[in-house]
Amino acid sequence: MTRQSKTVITFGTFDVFHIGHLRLLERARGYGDRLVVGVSTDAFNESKKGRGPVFPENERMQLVAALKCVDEVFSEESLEKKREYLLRWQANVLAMGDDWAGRFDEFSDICQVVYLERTPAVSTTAVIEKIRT
Ligand code: C2G
Repeated sequence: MTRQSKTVITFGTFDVFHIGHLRLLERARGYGDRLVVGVSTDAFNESKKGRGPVFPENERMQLVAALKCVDEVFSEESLEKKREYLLRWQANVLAMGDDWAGRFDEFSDICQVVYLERTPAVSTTAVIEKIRT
């Protein structure tokens, strides 16, 4: 009897990739045996954060796809499509940083929803500010 594979899915922009992103992805991967990552398109990031990303979506996807803990990447176009994405990838677990705590509980009818502690003191915005000064 082969053990059913367990797919974990997560989403993000992963702009100016930093240790907080990596730690989130590695911990998410630990909830199953396949990690699928929805990388926000430039347009979605604009609507989500009110600014375009520093790096374009193709580069952000390539960086995430290159990680040992990541098995698949795809373009995340909107929050409204999240249920569609969860079903398309047959996700067993949705893992997000806890800055999203509670925001995706509505999907607990089709997958386990877990919120992982954010890595303190690092964010893309802070990195940009550090470079600026
Ligand atoms: N993260 C973290 N620690 C940080 C910064 C980010 O754990 N210091 C996590 C976030 O909680 C998120 C993931 O890393 O789970 C990606 O962060 P962002 O690229 O900022 O993604 P976000 O804008 O939260 O997009 O559909 C949901 C959105 O696409 C999530």
